[in-house]
Amino acid sequence: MRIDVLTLFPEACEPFFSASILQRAQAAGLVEIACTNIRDFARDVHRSVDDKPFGGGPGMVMACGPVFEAVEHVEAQGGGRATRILLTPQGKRFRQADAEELAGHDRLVLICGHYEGFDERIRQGLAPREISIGDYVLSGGEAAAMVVVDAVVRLLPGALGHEDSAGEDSFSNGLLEYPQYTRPREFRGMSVPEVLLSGDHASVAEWRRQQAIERTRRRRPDLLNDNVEECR
Ligand code: 6GU
Repeated sequence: MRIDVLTLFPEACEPFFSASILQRAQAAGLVEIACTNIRDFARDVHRSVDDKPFGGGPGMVMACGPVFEAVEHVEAQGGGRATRILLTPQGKRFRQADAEELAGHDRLVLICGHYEGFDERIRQGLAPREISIGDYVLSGGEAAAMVVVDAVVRLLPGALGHEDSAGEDSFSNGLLEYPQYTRPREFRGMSVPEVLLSGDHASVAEWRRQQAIERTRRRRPDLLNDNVEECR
Protein backbone atom coordinates (compact mmCIF):
# COMPACT_ATOMS: atom_id res chain seq x y z
CA MET A 1 0.00 0.00 0.00
CA ARG A 2 1.11 3.56 -0.63
CA ILE A 3 -0.33 6.54 1.28
CA ASP A 4 0.34 10.15 0.28
CA VAL A 5 -0.60 12.87 2.75
CA LEU A 6 -0.98 16.29 1.13
CA THR A 7 -0.65 19.00 3.74
CA LEU A 8 0.54 22.51 4.46
CA PHE A 9 2.32 21.13 7.55
CA PRO A 10 4.32 18.03 6.63
CA GLU A 11 6.56 18.73 9.63
CA ALA A 12 3.55 18.12 11.89
CA CYS A 13 2.80 14.72 10.35
CA GLU A 14 6.20 13.19 9.60
CA PRO A 15 7.31 12.48 13.19
CA PHE A 16 4.06 10.64 13.84
CA PHE A 17 4.55 8.42 10.80
CA SER A 18 8.15 7.73 11.89
CA ALA A 19 7.24 6.14 15.22
CA SER A 20 5.97 2.88 16.62
CA ILE A 21 3.77 0.59 14.53
CA LEU A 22 3.67 2.93 11.55
CA GLN A 23 7.46 2.99 11.44
CA ARG A 24 7.63 -0.79 11.70
CA ALA A 25 5.04 -1.28 8.96
CA GLN A 26 7.07 0.90 6.62
CA ALA A 27 10.34 -0.83 7.50
CA ALA A 28 8.66 -4.17 6.79
CA GLY A 29 7.57 -2.91 3.36
CA LEU A 30 3.84 -3.16 4.12
CA VAL A 31 3.22 0.51 3.39
CA GLU A 32 4.99 3.55 2.06
CA ILE A 33 3.86 6.84 3.60
CA ALA A 34 4.90 10.14 2.04
CA CYS A 35 4.02 13.70 3.04
CA THR A 36 3.89 16.35 0.33
CA ASN A 37 3.66 20.08 1.00
CA ILE A 38 0.74 21.59 -0.93
CA ARG A 39 2.58 24.91 -0.82
CA ASP A 40 5.24 23.48 -3.15
CA PHE A 41 2.57 23.70 -5.88
CA ALA A 42 1.72 27.37 -5.36
CA ARG A 43 2.51 29.44 -8.44
CA ASP A 44 2.70 33.05 -7.23
CA VAL A 45 5.64 34.83 -5.61
CA HIS A 46 3.97 34.68 -2.18
CA ARG A 47 3.46 30.92 -2.55
CA SER A 48 -0.14 31.39 -1.52
CA VAL A 49 -2.51 28.45 -1.22
CA ASP A 50 -5.63 30.30 -0.05
CA ASP A 51 -7.65 33.35 -1.04
CA LYS A 52 -10.64 35.48 0.01
CA PRO A 53 -14.07 33.90 -0.58
CA PHE A 54 -16.08 35.15 -3.57
CA GLY A 55 -19.22 36.80 -2.23
CA GLY A 56 -17.38 38.03 0.84
CA GLY A 57 -17.35 36.75 4.36
CA PRO A 58 -14.75 35.96 6.98
CA GLY A 59 -11.75 33.72 6.62
CA MET A 60 -9.85 32.32 3.70
CA VAL A 61 -10.61 29.48 1.30
CA MET A 62 -8.12 26.87 0.12
CA ALA A 63 -7.65 27.42 -3.62
CA CYS A 64 -7.94 24.79 -6.36
CA GLY A 65 -4.63 25.14 -8.19
CA PRO A 66 -2.10 23.89 -5.62
CA VAL A 67 -4.39 21.09 -4.41
CA PHE A 68 -5.13 19.77 -7.92
CA GLU A 69 -1.46 19.93 -8.87
CA ALA A 70 -0.32 18.20 -5.69
CA VAL A 71 -2.80 15.35 -6.27
CA GLU A 72 -1.78 15.02 -9.93
CA HIS A 73 1.90 15.10 -8.95
CA VAL A 74 1.72 12.24 -6.45
CA GLU A 75 -0.59 10.16 -8.66
CA ALA A 76 1.87 10.57 -11.57
CA GLN A 77 4.53 8.89 -9.43
CA GLY A 78 3.00 5.51 -10.21
CA GLY A 79 -0.02 3.44 -9.41
CA GLY A 80 -2.40 5.74 -11.30
CA ARG A 81 -5.49 7.22 -9.77
CA ALA A 82 -5.62 6.77 -6.03
CA THR A 83 -8.53 6.61 -3.65
CA ARG A 84 -8.74 10.30 -2.80
CA ILE A 85 -9.81 11.39 0.65
CA LEU A 86 -10.58 14.90 1.81
CA LEU A 87 -10.31 15.40 5.57
CA THR A 88 -13.11 17.74 6.56
CA PRO A 89 -15.63 18.12 9.41
CA GLN A 90 -18.29 17.90 6.66
CA GLY A 91 -17.27 14.33 5.81
CA LYS A 92 -18.71 10.96 6.75
CA ARG A 93 -17.79 10.08 10.29
CA PHE A 94 -14.86 7.67 10.34
CA ARG A 95 -15.48 4.31 12.00
CA GLN A 96 -13.65 1.00 12.35
CA ALA A 97 -15.58 -0.41 9.38
CA ASP A 98 -14.22 2.44 7.22
CA ALA A 99 -10.66 1.68 8.34
CA GLU A 100 -11.20 -1.97 7.41
CA GLU A 101 -12.50 -1.01 3.98
CA LEU A 102 -9.64 1.44 3.28
CA ALA A 103 -7.08 -1.17 4.32
CA GLY A 104 -8.05 -3.05 1.16
CA HIS A 105 -6.98 -0.21 -1.17
CA ASP A 106 -3.55 -0.07 -2.85
CA ARG A 107 -3.18 3.66 -2.93
CA LEU A 108 -4.63 6.42 -0.77
CA VAL A 109 -4.19 10.17 -1.14
CA LEU A 110 -5.25 12.14 1.93
CA ILE A 111 -5.83 15.86 1.47
CA CYS A 112 -5.64 18.00 4.62
CA GLY A 113 -7.49 21.30 4.62
CA HIS A 114 -6.83 24.47 6.53
CA TYR A 115 -8.53 27.86 6.61
CA GLU A 116 -12.32 28.13 6.40
CA GLY A 117 -12.71 25.36 3.85
CA PHE A 118 -11.97 24.14 0.36
CA ASP A 119 -12.99 25.76 -2.92
CA GLU A 120 -16.01 23.63 -3.84
CA ARG A 121 -14.40 22.74 -7.19
CA ILE A 122 -11.89 20.61 -5.30
CA ARG A 123 -14.86 18.36 -4.49
CA GLN A 124 -16.29 18.69 -7.98
CA GLY A 125 -13.06 18.09 -9.88
CA LEU A 126 -11.22 15.56 -7.70
CA ALA A 127 -14.32 13.65 -6.53
CA PRO A 128 -12.74 12.64 -3.22
CA ARG A 129 -14.40 10.72 -0.46
CA GLU A 130 -14.87 13.01 2.53
CA ILE A 131 -14.01 11.88 6.02
CA SER A 132 -14.54 13.51 9.44
CA ILE A 133 -13.12 11.91 12.57
CA GLY A 134 -15.83 13.21 14.89
CA ASP A 135 -18.22 15.97 15.80
CA TYR A 136 -15.81 18.72 16.77
CA VAL A 137 -13.74 21.20 14.79
CA LEU A 138 -10.00 20.91 14.31
CA SER A 139 -7.95 23.77 12.92
CA GLY A 140 -6.70 21.53 10.14
CA GLY A 141 -7.01 18.06 8.69
CA GLU A 142 -3.53 16.88 9.80
CA ALA A 143 -4.56 15.35 13.12
CA ALA A 144 -7.44 13.61 11.32
CA ALA A 145 -5.09 12.27 8.61
CA MET A 146 -2.84 10.83 11.31
CA VAL A 147 -5.85 9.14 12.90
CA VAL A 148 -6.97 7.62 9.60
CA VAL A 149 -3.48 6.44 8.61
CA ASP A 150 -2.90 4.84 12.01
CA ALA A 151 -6.28 3.09 12.03
CA VAL A 152 -5.75 1.74 8.49
CA VAL A 153 -2.08 0.69 8.64
CA ARG A 154 -2.39 -1.29 11.86
CA LEU A 155 -4.93 -3.50 10.03
CA LEU A 156 -2.48 -4.49 7.27
CA PRO A 157 -1.49 -8.13 7.70
CA GLY A 158 1.84 -8.23 9.56
CA ALA A 159 1.63 -4.69 10.98
CA LEU A 160 1.04 -5.81 14.56
CA GLY A 161 3.45 -8.07 16.41
CA HIS A 162 0.79 -10.57 17.34
CA GLU A 163 -1.39 -11.45 14.36
CA ASP A 164 -4.57 -11.84 16.43
CA SER A 165 -4.14 -8.46 18.12
CA ALA A 166 -6.35 -6.44 15.76
CA GLY A 167 -9.19 -8.96 16.08
CA GLU A 168 -9.27 -8.50 19.87
CA ASP A 169 -9.52 -4.71 19.74
CA SER A 170 -12.46 -2.69 20.86
CA PHE A 171 -14.87 -2.19 17.93
CA SER A 172 -13.50 -4.95 15.72
CA ASN A 173 -16.28 -7.17 17.07
CA GLY A 174 -18.61 -4.23 17.73
CA LEU A 175 -17.87 -4.31 21.47
CA LEU A 176 -15.52 -2.45 23.78
CA GLU A 177 -12.56 -4.43 25.02
CA TYR A 178 -12.77 -6.51 28.22
CA PRO A 179 -10.64 -5.57 31.28
CA GLN A 180 -7.01 -6.69 31.09
CA TYR A 181 -4.49 -7.44 33.87
CA THR A 182 -0.82 -8.25 34.07
CA ARG A 183 1.60 -8.97 36.92
CA PRO A 184 1.65 -8.53 39.85
CA ARG A 185 -1.38 -10.51 41.07
CA GLU A 186 -1.82 -8.04 43.94
CA PHE A 187 -1.19 -4.31 43.62
CA ARG A 188 -1.94 -1.90 46.48
CA GLY A 189 -4.74 -4.12 47.73
CA MET A 190 -6.27 -4.63 44.28
CA SER A 191 -6.33 -8.19 43.00
CA VAL A 192 -6.75 -9.85 39.64
CA PRO A 193 -10.10 -11.64 39.08
CA GLU A 194 -9.69 -15.31 40.06
CA VAL A 195 -11.03 -16.66 36.76
CA LEU A 196 -8.03 -15.20 34.90
CA LEU A 197 -5.66 -17.19 37.11
CA SER A 198 -7.67 -20.43 36.81
CA GLY A 199 -6.08 -21.74 33.61
CA ASP A 200 -9.59 -22.62 32.39
CA HIS A 201 -9.59 -21.13 28.88
CA ALA A 202 -13.30 -21.59 28.26
CA SER A 203 -14.19 -19.82 31.52
CA VAL A 204 -11.76 -17.02 30.73
CA ALA A 205 -13.29 -16.55 27.26
CA GLU A 206 -16.82 -16.51 28.67
CA TRP A 207 -15.88 -14.03 31.44
CA ARG A 208 -14.25 -11.72 28.88
CA ARG A 209 -17.26 -11.88 26.57
CA GLN A 210 -19.61 -11.01 29.43
CA GLN A 211 -17.35 -8.16 30.58
CA ALA A 212 -17.13 -6.77 27.04
CA ILE A 213 -20.91 -6.84 26.65
CA GLU A 214 -21.52 -5.29 30.07
CA ARG A 215 -18.91 -2.56 29.55
CA THR A 216 -20.35 -1.74 26.13
CA ARG A 217 -23.91 -1.66 27.54
CA ARG A 218 -22.88 0.81 30.26
CA ARG A 219 -20.53 3.04 28.30
CA ARG A 220 -21.63 2.82 24.68
CA PRO A 221 -25.17 1.47 24.36
CA ASP A 222 -25.23 3.06 20.90
CA LEU A 223 -22.76 0.39 19.74
CA LEU A 224 -25.12 -2.41 20.78
CA ASN A 225 -27.94 -0.71 18.91
CA ASP A 226 -25.66 -0.39 15.85
CA ASN A 227 -25.06 -4.13 15.97
CA VAL A 228 -28.76 -4.82 16.09
CA GLU A 229 -29.25 -2.56 13.06
CA GLU A 230 -26.39 -4.20 11.15
CA CYS A 231 -27.94 -7.62 11.78
CA ARG A 232 -31.31 -6.58 10.33
CL1 6GU B 1 -11.22 15.63 9.09
N1 6GU B 1 -10.95 18.17 9.78
C1 6GU B 1 -11.18 19.21 10.59
N2 6GU B 1 -10.66 20.40 10.29
N3 6GU B 1 -11.92 19.13 11.69
C2 6GU B 1 -12.42 17.93 11.98
C3 6GU B 1 -12.22 16.80 11.20
C4 6GU B 1 -11.46 16.96 10.07
N4 6GU B 1 -12.86 15.76 11.75
C5 6GU B 1 -13.43 16.24 12.84
N5 6GU B 1 -13.17 17.54 12.99
